[in-house]
Amino acid sequence: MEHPRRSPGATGQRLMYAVSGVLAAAAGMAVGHLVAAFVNPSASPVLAVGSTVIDATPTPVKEWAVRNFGTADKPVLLGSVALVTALAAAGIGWVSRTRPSLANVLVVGLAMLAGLAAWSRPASAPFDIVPALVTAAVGVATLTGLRALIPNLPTPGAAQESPLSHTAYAKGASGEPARRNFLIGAAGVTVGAAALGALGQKLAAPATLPSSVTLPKPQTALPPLPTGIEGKVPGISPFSTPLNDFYRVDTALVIPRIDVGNWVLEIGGKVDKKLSITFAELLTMPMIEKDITLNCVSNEVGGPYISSTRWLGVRVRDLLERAGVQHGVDQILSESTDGMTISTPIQALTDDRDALIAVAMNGQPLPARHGFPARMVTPGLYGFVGATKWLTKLTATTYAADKAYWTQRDWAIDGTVKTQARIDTPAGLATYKPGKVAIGGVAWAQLRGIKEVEVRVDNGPWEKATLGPDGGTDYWRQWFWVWDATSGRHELTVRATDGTGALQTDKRADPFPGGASGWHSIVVLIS
Ligand SMILES: Nc1nc2c(c(=O)[nH]1)N[C@H]1C(S)=C(S)[C@@H](COP(=O)(O)O)O[C@H]1N2
Ligand SMILES: [Mo]
Repeated sequence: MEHPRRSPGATGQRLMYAVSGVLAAAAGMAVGHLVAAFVNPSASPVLAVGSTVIDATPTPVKEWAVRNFGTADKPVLLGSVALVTALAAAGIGWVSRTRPSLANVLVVGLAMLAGLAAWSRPASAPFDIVPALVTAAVGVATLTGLRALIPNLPTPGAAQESPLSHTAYAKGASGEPARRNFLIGAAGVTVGAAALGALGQKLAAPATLPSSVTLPKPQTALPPLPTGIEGKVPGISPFSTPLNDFYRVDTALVIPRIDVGNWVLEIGGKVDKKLSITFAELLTMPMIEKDITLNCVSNEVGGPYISSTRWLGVRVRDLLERAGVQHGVDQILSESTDGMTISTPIQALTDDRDALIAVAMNGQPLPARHGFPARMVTPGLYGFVGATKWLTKLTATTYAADKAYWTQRDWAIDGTVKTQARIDTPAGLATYKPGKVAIGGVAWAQLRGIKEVEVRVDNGPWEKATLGPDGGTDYWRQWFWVWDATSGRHELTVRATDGTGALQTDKRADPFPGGASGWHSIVVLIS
Protein backbone atom coordinates (compact mmCIF):
# COMPACT_ATOMS: atom_id res chain seq x y z
CA MET A 1 0.00 0.00 0.00
CA GLU A 2 1.22 3.47 -0.80
CA HIS A 3 1.78 5.90 1.99
CA PRO A 4 0.35 9.31 1.32
CA ARG A 5 3.28 11.69 0.84
CA ARG A 6 3.46 15.14 2.22
CA SER A 7 3.70 17.69 -0.57
CA PRO A 8 6.84 19.89 -0.48
CA GLY A 9 4.48 22.76 0.30
CA ALA A 10 3.48 21.09 3.55
CA THR A 11 7.02 21.18 4.86
CA GLY A 12 7.36 24.83 3.89
CA GLN A 13 4.10 25.60 5.60
CA ARG A 14 5.16 23.88 8.81
CA LEU A 15 8.40 25.81 8.71
CA MET A 16 6.48 29.06 8.39
CA TYR A 17 4.42 28.21 11.46
CA ALA A 18 7.58 27.45 13.42
CA VAL A 19 9.16 30.71 12.23
CA SER A 20 5.99 32.58 13.24
CA GLY A 21 6.35 31.16 16.74
CA VAL A 22 9.99 32.23 16.99
CA LEU A 23 9.26 35.72 15.67
CA ALA A 24 6.27 36.10 18.00
CA ALA A 25 8.54 35.33 20.93
CA ALA A 26 11.24 37.68 19.64
CA ALA A 27 8.75 40.54 19.12
CA GLY A 28 7.17 39.95 22.53
CA MET A 29 10.53 39.91 24.31
CA ALA A 30 11.78 42.96 22.42
CA VAL A 31 8.74 45.03 23.39
CA GLY A 32 8.94 43.63 26.93
CA HIS A 33 12.59 44.67 27.06
CA LEU A 34 11.63 48.17 25.92
CA VAL A 35 8.83 48.47 28.48
CA ALA A 36 11.21 47.23 31.17
CA ALA A 37 13.51 50.17 30.46
CA PHE A 38 10.74 52.35 31.92
CA VAL A 39 9.57 50.00 34.69
CA ASN A 40 12.80 48.34 35.86
CA PRO A 41 15.50 47.20 33.41
CA SER A 42 16.11 43.93 35.25
CA ALA A 43 12.39 43.04 34.90
CA SER A 44 13.01 42.57 31.16
CA PRO A 45 11.86 39.00 30.32
CA VAL A 46 15.24 37.97 28.88
CA LEU A 47 17.22 39.41 31.77
CA ALA A 48 14.87 38.21 34.51
CA VAL A 49 15.08 34.66 33.18
CA GLY A 50 18.85 34.98 32.72
CA SER A 51 19.37 36.20 36.29
CA THR A 52 17.15 33.45 37.66
CA VAL A 53 19.17 30.87 35.74
CA ILE A 54 22.42 32.36 37.11
CA ASP A 55 21.18 32.13 40.68
CA ALA A 56 19.82 28.64 40.20
CA THR A 57 22.98 27.30 38.54
CA PRO A 58 24.78 24.86 40.85
CA THR A 59 28.20 26.11 41.99
CA PRO A 60 30.23 23.43 40.09
CA VAL A 61 28.53 24.35 36.80
CA LYS A 62 29.19 28.04 37.48
CA GLU A 63 32.82 27.25 38.23
CA TRP A 64 33.04 25.35 34.97
CA ALA A 65 31.45 28.24 33.07
CA VAL A 66 33.81 30.82 34.58
CA ARG A 67 36.79 28.56 33.79
CA ASN A 68 35.77 28.03 30.18
CA PHE A 69 34.14 31.30 29.23
CA GLY A 70 35.75 33.75 31.67
CA THR A 71 33.96 37.08 31.51
CA ALA A 72 32.11 35.92 28.38
CA ASP A 73 29.99 33.76 30.68
CA LYS A 74 27.11 36.25 30.52
CA PRO A 75 26.77 36.42 26.71
CA VAL A 76 27.03 32.62 26.65
CA LEU A 77 24.29 32.35 29.26
CA LEU A 78 21.99 34.81 27.50
CA GLY A 79 22.63 33.00 24.22
CA SER A 80 21.62 29.68 25.82
CA VAL A 81 18.46 31.20 27.28
CA ALA A 82 17.65 32.63 23.84
CA LEU A 83 18.25 29.27 22.16
CA VAL A 84 15.99 27.36 24.56
CA THR A 85 13.31 30.04 24.20
CA ALA A 86 13.58 29.92 20.40
CA LEU A 87 13.16 26.13 20.40
CA ALA A 88 10.13 26.37 22.66
CA ALA A 89 8.68 29.16 20.52
CA ALA A 90 9.23 27.19 17.31
CA GLY A 91 7.35 24.31 18.93
CA ILE A 92 4.50 26.64 19.86
CA GLY A 93 4.39 27.99 16.30
CA TRP A 94 4.16 24.44 15.03
CA VAL A 95 1.31 23.68 17.43
CA SER A 96 -0.50 26.82 16.27
CA ARG A 97 -0.96 25.27 12.84
CA THR A 98 -3.62 22.95 14.15
CA ARG A 99 -4.42 24.34 17.60
CA PRO A 100 -4.17 28.13 17.60
CA SER A 101 -5.89 28.61 20.97
CA LEU A 102 -3.57 26.16 22.65
CA ALA A 103 -0.62 27.95 21.05
CA ASN A 104 -1.83 31.29 22.43
CA VAL A 105 -2.14 29.78 25.89
CA LEU A 106 1.42 28.46 25.58
CA VAL A 107 2.72 31.89 24.50
CA VAL A 108 1.08 33.47 27.52
CA GLY A 109 2.45 30.68 29.71
CA LEU A 110 6.00 31.22 28.45
CA ALA A 111 5.75 34.96 29.05
CA MET A 112 4.37 34.34 32.53
CA LEU A 113 7.41 32.19 33.37
CA ALA A 114 9.48 35.29 32.64
CA GLY A 115 7.05 37.34 34.74
CA LEU A 116 7.45 34.94 37.65
CA ALA A 117 11.22 35.15 37.24
CA ALA A 118 11.01 38.96 37.35
CA TRP A 119 8.77 38.81 40.39
CA SER A 120 11.01 36.44 42.27
CA ARG A 121 14.11 38.61 41.85
CA PRO A 122 15.36 39.70 45.28
CA ALA A 123 14.90 43.41 44.58
CA SER A 124 11.62 43.16 42.64
CA ALA A 125 8.53 45.37 42.83
CA PRO A 126 4.89 44.53 41.94
CA PHE A 127 5.05 46.39 38.63
CA ASP A 128 7.91 44.16 37.47
CA ILE A 129 5.22 41.85 36.05
CA VAL A 130 4.23 44.50 33.48
CA PRO A 131 6.96 43.75 30.87
CA ALA A 132 5.94 40.07 30.89
CA LEU A 133 2.25 40.97 30.42
CA VAL A 134 3.20 43.14 27.46
CA THR A 135 5.39 40.32 26.12
CA ALA A 136 2.42 37.94 26.30
CA ALA A 137 0.08 40.36 24.49
CA VAL A 138 2.57 41.23 21.76
CA GLY A 139 3.50 37.55 21.38
CA VAL A 140 -0.12 36.47 20.83
CA ALA A 141 -0.81 39.39 18.48
CA THR A 142 2.31 38.71 16.40
CA LEU A 143 1.61 35.00 16.16
CA THR A 144 -1.98 35.67 15.08
CA GLY A 145 -0.87 38.25 12.51
CA LEU A 146 1.84 36.08 10.98
CA ARG A 147 -0.39 33.01 10.86
CA ALA A 148 -2.88 34.96 8.78
CA LEU A 149 -0.13 35.53 6.20
CA ILE A 150 0.82 31.88 5.85
CA PRO A 151 -0.29 30.65 2.44
CA ASN A 152 -2.50 27.62 2.30
CA LEU A 153 -1.54 24.47 0.55
CA PRO A 154 -2.63 24.29 -3.03
CA THR A 155 -3.74 20.67 -2.63
CA PRO A 156 -7.03 20.09 -0.85
CA GLY A 157 -5.49 16.90 0.56
CA ALA A 158 -3.39 18.91 2.97
CA ALA A 159 -6.33 21.01 3.94
CA GLN A 160 -8.01 17.85 5.17
CA GLU A 161 -5.34 17.41 7.78
CA SER A 162 -7.27 19.54 10.17
CA PRO A 163 -10.48 21.43 10.18
CA LEU A 164 -8.61 24.58 11.15
CA SER A 165 -6.28 24.71 8.20
CA HIS A 166 -9.37 23.93 6.19
CA THR A 167 -10.96 27.15 7.46
CA ALA A 168 -7.76 28.97 6.65
CA TYR A 169 -7.82 27.46 3.21
CA ALA A 170 -11.20 28.99 2.64
CA LYS A 171 -10.14 32.53 3.40
CA GLY A 172 -6.39 32.66 2.91
CA ALA A 173 -4.41 33.19 -0.27
CA SER A 174 -2.17 30.49 -1.61
CA GLY A 175 0.89 30.11 -3.80
CA GLU A 176 3.76 32.47 -4.57
CA PRO A 177 2.24 35.93 -3.85
CA ALA A 178 1.03 34.69 -0.48
CA ARG A 179 4.45 33.29 0.37
CA ARG A 180 5.90 36.69 -0.47
CA ASN A 181 3.39 38.31 1.89
CA PHE A 182 4.54 36.05 4.67
CA LEU A 183 8.19 36.79 4.00
CA ILE A 184 7.52 40.53 4.05
CA GLY A 185 5.57 40.20 7.28
CA ALA A 186 8.30 38.09 8.88
CA ALA A 187 11.02 40.51 7.80
CA GLY A 188 8.99 43.43 9.17
CA VAL A 189 8.59 41.73 12.54
CA THR A 190 12.31 40.90 12.64
CA VAL A 191 13.38 44.46 11.91
CA GLY A 192 10.79 45.91 14.29
CA ALA A 193 11.79 43.58 17.12
CA ALA A 194 15.48 44.35 16.68
CA ALA A 195 14.84 48.10 16.65
CA LEU A 196 12.58 48.09 19.72
CA GLY A 197 14.90 45.78 21.64
CA ALA A 198 17.88 48.02 20.84
CA LEU A 199 15.90 51.10 21.90
CA GLY A 200 15.10 49.41 25.21
CA GLN A 201 18.77 48.61 25.68
CA LYS A 202 19.69 52.23 25.03
CA LEU A 203 17.05 53.66 27.36
CA ALA A 204 18.22 51.41 30.20
CA ALA A 205 21.56 53.26 30.40
CA PRO A 206 22.65 54.64 33.81
CA ALA A 207 20.33 57.19 35.42
CA THR A 208 23.18 59.30 36.74
CA LEU A 209 26.43 59.38 34.86
CA PRO A 210 29.32 58.81 37.25
CA SER A 211 31.14 61.68 35.54
CA SER A 212 28.52 64.11 36.89
CA VAL A 213 29.65 63.48 40.49
CA THR A 214 32.10 65.91 42.07
CA LEU A 215 34.45 64.03 44.35
CA PRO A 216 35.28 65.30 47.82
CA LYS A 217 38.90 65.76 48.92
CA PRO A 218 40.39 63.20 51.28
CA GLN A 219 41.04 64.31 54.86
CA THR A 220 44.72 63.64 54.38
CA ALA A 221 45.83 62.91 50.85
CA LEU A 222 48.34 60.12 50.27
CA PRO A 223 51.46 60.84 48.26
CA PRO A 224 50.98 59.63 44.69
CA LEU A 225 51.57 55.91 44.15
CA PRO A 226 55.18 55.31 43.13
CA THR A 227 55.90 54.57 39.49
CA GLY A 228 55.84 50.86 38.82
CA ILE A 229 58.47 48.84 37.00
CA GLU A 230 56.20 47.98 34.07
CA GLY A 231 58.19 50.40 31.91
CA LYS A 232 61.36 48.50 32.73
CA VAL A 233 59.99 44.97 32.46
CA PRO A 234 57.65 44.81 29.47
CA GLY A 235 54.73 42.45 29.95
CA ILE A 236 54.48 42.89 33.71
CA SER A 237 51.08 44.05 35.14
CA PRO A 238 50.98 47.84 35.63
CA PHE A 239 51.43 48.79 39.29
CA SER A 240 48.09 50.64 39.18
CA THR A 241 45.49 48.86 37.02
CA PRO A 242 43.96 51.15 34.38
CA LEU A 243 40.22 51.39 35.12
CA ASN A 244 39.26 49.87 31.79
CA ASP A 245 41.38 46.81 32.55
CA PHE A 246 40.11 46.34 36.10
CA TYR A 247 38.66 42.83 36.33
CA ARG A 248 34.92 42.51 36.76
CA VAL A 249 33.05 39.72 38.53
CA ASP A 250 29.37 39.87 39.45
CA THR A 251 26.02 38.23 38.85
CA ALA A 252 24.43 41.33 37.29
CA LEU A 253 23.11 40.89 33.75
CA VAL A 254 22.17 44.54 33.63
CA ILE A 255 24.49 46.91 35.42
CA PRO A 256 22.27 48.56 38.04
CA ARG A 257 21.46 52.14 37.07
CA ILE A 258 21.30 54.31 40.09
CA ASP A 259 20.02 57.82 40.44
CA VAL A 260 22.28 59.32 43.13
CA GLY A 261 19.49 61.76 44.02
CA ASN A 262 17.40 58.84 45.29
CA TRP A 263 20.20 56.61 46.58
CA VAL A 264 20.40 56.00 50.33
CA LEU A 265 22.59 53.79 52.43
CA GLU A 266 20.46 52.21 55.17
CA ILE A 267 22.20 51.00 58.30
CA GLY A 268 20.05 48.81 60.51
CA GLY A 269 19.69 45.51 62.34
CA LYS A 270 21.17 45.26 65.83
CA VAL A 271 22.21 48.88 66.15
CA ASP A 272 21.34 51.57 68.69
CA LYS A 273 20.37 54.07 66.03
CA LYS A 274 19.23 53.22 62.51
CA LEU A 275 20.75 55.49 59.89
CA SER A 276 19.69 56.46 56.42
CA ILE A 277 22.47 58.29 54.60
CA THR A 278 22.05 60.09 51.30
CA PHE A 279 24.84 60.26 48.76
CA ALA A 280 25.30 63.99 49.39
CA GLU A 281 25.63 63.29 53.11
CA LEU A 282 28.07 60.43 52.54
CA LEU A 283 30.29 62.78 50.56
CA THR A 284 30.47 65.18 53.53
CA MET A 285 31.86 62.49 55.86
CA PRO A 286 35.62 62.19 56.46
CA MET A 287 37.15 60.53 53.39
CA ILE A 288 40.40 58.61 53.27
CA GLU A 289 42.52 57.29 50.42
CA LYS A 290 43.76 53.72 50.43
CA ASP A 291 45.72 51.59 47.98
CA ILE A 292 44.09 48.17 47.87
CA THR A 293 44.45 45.12 45.67
CA LEU A 294 41.10 43.43 45.07
CA ASN A 295 40.88 39.83 43.98
CA CYS A 296 38.28 37.19 43.37
CA VAL A 297 38.09 33.88 45.19
CA SER A 298 37.37 32.25 41.81
CA ASN A 299 40.81 33.19 40.52
CA GLU A 300 42.89 30.16 39.58
CA VAL A 301 46.61 30.10 40.38
CA GLY A 302 48.06 32.48 37.77
CA GLY A 303 44.57 33.77 36.87
CA PRO A 304 43.43 37.24 35.82
CA TYR A 305 40.78 38.16 38.42
CA ILE A 306 42.93 40.58 40.40
CA SER A 307 43.50 44.33 40.08
CA SER A 308 44.93 47.17 42.13
CA THR A 309 44.04 50.79 42.50
CA ARG A 310 43.77 53.76 44.85
CA TRP A 311 40.34 54.00 46.47
CA LEU A 312 38.64 56.98 48.09
CA GLY A 313 35.94 56.42 50.67
CA VAL A 314 34.50 56.59 54.16
CA ARG A 315 35.69 54.12 56.78
CA VAL A 316 32.97 51.50 57.42
CA ARG A 317 34.03 51.73 61.05
CA ASP A 318 33.00 55.41 61.24
CA LEU A 319 29.52 54.59 59.96
CA LEU A 320 29.11 51.61 62.26
CA GLU A 321 30.23 53.72 65.23
CA ARG A 322 27.62 56.32 64.40
CA ALA A 323 24.94 53.62 64.32
CA GLY A 324 26.22 51.89 67.47
CA VAL A 325 26.59 48.16 66.76
CA GLN A 326 25.16 46.10 69.61
CA HIS A 327 26.77 43.27 71.56
CA GLY A 328 26.63 39.84 69.94
CA VAL A 329 26.81 41.01 66.32
CA ASP A 330 29.39 38.95 64.41
CA GLN A 331 28.72 39.94 60.78
CA ILE A 332 27.53 42.84 58.71
CA LEU A 333 25.20 41.71 55.95
CA SER A 334 25.49 44.12 53.07
CA GLU A 335 23.00 44.35 50.22
CA SER A 336 23.18 45.81 46.76
CA THR A 337 20.40 47.45 44.78
CA ASP A 338 20.18 44.30 42.66
CA GLY A 339 19.64 42.07 45.67
CA MET A 340 23.13 40.60 46.11
CA THR A 341 23.92 39.83 49.75
CA ILE A 342 27.42 39.59 51.20
CA SER A 343 28.45 38.74 54.78
CA THR A 344 31.58 40.38 56.18
CA PRO A 345 33.00 39.54 59.63
CA ILE A 346 32.44 42.49 61.99
CA GLN A 347 36.12 42.34 62.97
CA ALA A 348 37.29 43.04 59.40
CA LEU A 349 35.02 46.08 59.20
CA THR A 350 35.98 47.62 62.52
CA ASP A 351 39.72 46.97 62.92
CA ASP A 352 42.43 49.30 61.68
CA ARG A 353 42.68 47.82 58.18
CA ASP A 354 40.21 50.58 57.28
CA ALA A 355 37.57 48.81 55.22
CA LEU A 356 35.88 51.42 53.03
CA ILE A 357 32.59 52.47 51.59
CA ALA A 358 34.37 53.61 48.44
CA VAL A 359 33.04 56.27 46.07
CA ALA A 360 36.06 56.54 43.79
CA MET A 361 38.86 54.50 42.29
CA ASN A 362 41.93 55.87 40.60
CA GLY A 363 40.73 59.45 41.19
CA GLN A 364 37.42 58.95 39.40
CA PRO A 365 33.89 58.22 40.60
CA LEU A 366 33.28 54.47 40.55
CA PRO A 367 32.43 53.32 37.03
CA ALA A 368 28.91 51.84 36.87
CA ARG A 369 30.27 48.31 36.44
CA HIS A 370 32.37 48.64 39.59
CA GLY A 371 29.49 49.68 41.86
CA PHE A 372 28.52 53.30 41.29
CA PRO A 373 27.73 55.23 43.39
CA ALA A 374 29.22 53.38 46.39
CA ARG A 375 30.68 49.97 47.22
CA MET A 376 32.54 48.22 49.97
CA VAL A 377 36.21 47.32 49.76
CA THR A 378 37.74 45.28 52.56
CA PRO A 379 41.52 44.83 52.52
CA GLY A 380 42.60 41.23 53.01
CA LEU A 381 39.29 39.63 52.03
CA TYR A 382 38.25 38.23 48.66
CA GLY A 383 35.62 40.31 46.85
CA PHE A 384 32.76 37.88 47.56
CA VAL A 385 32.93 38.54 51.30
CA GLY A 386 33.89 42.19 51.43
CA ALA A 387 33.40 44.19 48.25
CA THR A 388 29.64 44.68 47.70
CA LYS A 389 29.00 46.84 44.65
CA TRP A 390 25.94 49.12 44.24
CA LEU A 391 25.75 49.02 48.01
CA THR A 392 22.52 50.19 49.60
CA LYS A 393 22.13 48.48 52.97
CA LEU A 394 24.20 47.33 55.94
CA THR A 395 22.54 45.12 58.55
CA ALA A 396 24.25 44.30 61.84
CA THR A 397 23.40 40.65 62.46
CA THR A 398 24.87 37.19 63.13
CA TYR A 399 26.03 34.32 60.93
CA ALA A 400 23.50 32.16 62.78
CA ALA A 401 20.61 34.43 61.78
CA ASP A 402 21.45 35.42 58.19
CA LYS A 403 23.14 33.71 55.26
CA ALA A 404 24.54 35.58 52.27
CA TYR A 405 24.30 34.69 48.58
CA TRP A 406 27.61 32.81 48.26
CA THR A 407 27.34 31.14 51.65
CA GLN A 408 24.02 29.65 50.53
CA ARG A 409 26.01 28.25 47.61
CA ASP A 410 28.58 26.59 49.87
CA TRP A 411 31.48 29.00 49.43
CA ALA A 412 33.64 29.57 52.49
CA ILE A 413 32.52 31.98 55.20
CA ASP A 414 36.09 33.04 55.89
CA GLY A 415 37.37 34.69 52.74
CA THR A 416 40.88 35.66 53.81
CA VAL A 417 43.17 36.23 50.82
CA LYS A 418 45.91 33.61 50.41
CA THR A 419 49.50 34.58 49.58
CA GLN A 420 50.06 34.23 45.84
CA ALA A 421 52.57 35.11 43.13
CA ARG A 422 51.91 35.19 39.40
CA ILE A 423 54.26 35.14 36.41
CA ASP A 424 53.09 37.75 33.88
CA THR A 425 56.07 37.50 31.55
CA PRO A 426 57.36 35.52 29.68
CA ALA A 427 54.12 34.17 28.29
CA GLY A 428 53.46 30.49 28.93
CA LEU A 429 54.25 28.15 26.01
CA ALA A 430 55.75 30.98 23.96
CA THR A 431 59.18 30.74 22.31
CA TYR A 432 62.06 33.08 23.18
CA LYS A 433 65.65 33.49 22.04
CA PRO A 434 68.49 32.26 24.23
CA GLY A 435 70.12 34.97 26.36
CA LYS A 436 68.66 37.47 28.81
CA VAL A 437 64.95 36.97 29.45
CA ALA A 438 63.23 38.97 32.18
CA ILE A 439 60.85 36.89 34.27
CA GLY A 440 58.39 39.13 36.08
CA GLY A 441 54.96 39.49 37.58
CA VAL A 442 53.07 40.39 40.71
CA ALA A 443 52.75 38.90 44.20
CA TRP A 444 50.20 39.68 46.89
CA ALA A 445 49.34 38.93 50.49
CA GLN A 446 46.94 41.70 51.51
CA LEU A 447 47.25 42.79 55.18
CA ARG A 448 50.56 40.96 55.50
CA GLY A 449 52.50 42.40 52.57
CA ILE A 450 55.20 40.74 50.47
CA LYS A 451 58.71 40.29 51.87
CA GLU A 452 60.33 38.17 49.21
CA VAL A 453 59.67 36.59 45.82
CA GLU A 454 61.77 33.72 44.46
CA VAL A 455 61.97 32.22 41.00
CA ARG A 456 63.18 28.79 39.98
CA VAL A 457 64.13 27.47 36.56
CA ASP A 458 63.41 23.76 36.23
CA ASN A 459 64.87 22.12 39.34
CA GLY A 460 67.56 24.75 39.82
CA PRO A 461 68.12 26.88 42.93
CA TRP A 462 65.55 29.44 44.10
CA GLU A 463 66.68 32.88 42.90
CA LYS A 464 65.69 36.02 44.75
CA ALA A 465 63.66 38.39 42.54
CA THR A 466 64.01 42.17 42.66
CA LEU A 467 60.88 43.75 44.10
CA GLY A 468 59.15 46.78 42.62
CA PRO A 469 58.03 49.79 44.70
CA ASP A 470 56.13 49.30 47.95
CA GLY A 471 52.43 50.28 47.82
CA GLY A 472 51.71 49.13 51.35
CA THR A 473 50.74 45.77 52.83
CA ASP A 474 47.29 45.74 51.18
CA TYR A 475 48.72 46.27 47.70
CA TRP A 476 50.36 43.85 45.32
CA ARG A 477 54.10 43.95 44.69
CA GLN A 478 55.74 43.77 41.27
CA TRP A 479 58.86 41.59 40.93
CA PHE A 480 61.34 40.48 38.28
CA TRP A 481 64.47 38.39 37.81
CA VAL A 482 66.69 38.32 34.76
CA TRP A 483 67.36 34.83 33.51
CA ASP A 484 70.17 33.81 31.21
CA ALA A 485 68.08 31.47 29.13
CA THR A 486 69.53 28.42 27.43
CA SER A 487 68.00 26.43 24.59
CA GLY A 488 65.33 23.93 25.44
CA ARG A 489 62.00 23.59 27.17
CA HIS A 490 62.03 25.08 30.66
CA GLU A 491 59.64 25.22 33.56
CA LEU A 492 59.57 28.48 35.51
CA THR A 493 58.09 28.57 39.00
CA VAL A 494 57.50 31.46 41.38
CA ARG A 495 56.74 31.63 45.10
CA ALA A 496 56.34 34.45 47.60
CA THR A 497 57.02 34.97 51.27
CA ASP A 498 54.62 37.27 53.08
CA GLY A 499 55.48 40.08 55.48
CA THR A 500 55.24 37.75 58.50
CA GLY A 501 57.95 35.53 56.97
CA ALA A 502 55.52 32.75 56.01
CA LEU A 503 56.32 31.01 52.73
CA GLN A 504 53.42 30.60 50.33
CA THR A 505 52.12 27.03 50.42
CA ASP A 506 52.85 24.77 47.45
CA LYS A 507 49.75 22.75 48.25
CA ARG A 508 47.41 22.97 45.27
CA ALA A 509 43.84 23.95 46.06
CA ASP A 510 40.97 24.78 43.70
CA PRO A 511 39.27 28.18 43.96
CA PHE A 512 36.18 26.55 45.51
CA PRO A 513 35.40 27.02 48.36
CA GLY A 514 38.05 29.26 49.93
CA GLY A 515 40.46 30.38 47.19
CA ALA A 516 43.17 28.71 45.09
CA SER A 517 46.64 27.96 46.43
CA GLY A 518 49.89 26.56 45.04
CA TRP A 519 52.91 27.90 43.18
CA HIS A 520 52.42 29.32 39.70
CA SER A 521 54.46 27.54 37.01
CA ILE A 522 54.70 28.07 33.30
CA VAL A 523 56.59 26.37 30.49
CA VAL A 524 58.62 28.36 27.95
CA LEU A 525 60.56 27.28 24.90
CA ILE A 526 63.95 28.76 24.18
CA SER A 527 65.39 28.25 20.71
N1 LIG B 1 26.36 43.66 43.98
C1 LIG B 1 27.38 42.80 43.78
N2 LIG B 1 28.56 43.05 44.36
C2 LIG B 1 29.60 42.21 44.18
C3 LIG B 1 29.46 41.04 43.42
C4 LIG B 1 28.19 40.79 42.81
O1 LIG B 1 27.98 39.78 42.13
N3 LIG B 1 27.18 41.70 43.02
N4 LIG B 1 30.53 40.19 43.24
C5 LIG B 1 31.59 40.25 44.23
C6 LIG B 1 32.79 39.56 43.79
S1 LIG B 1 32.70 37.86 43.78
C7 LIG B 1 33.96 40.20 43.51
S2 LIG B 1 35.38 39.34 43.24
C8 LIG B 1 34.01 41.68 43.44
C9 LIG B 1 34.57 42.13 42.10
O2 LIG B 1 34.57 43.53 42.02
P1 LIG B 1 34.90 44.23 40.64
O3 LIG B 1 33.95 43.65 39.63
O4 LIG B 1 34.74 45.68 40.84
O5 LIG B 1 36.33 43.87 40.30
O6 LIG B 1 32.74 42.26 43.61
C10 LIG B 1 31.95 41.68 44.62
N5 LIG B 1 30.79 42.48 44.79
MO1 LIG C 1 34.70 37.11 43.47
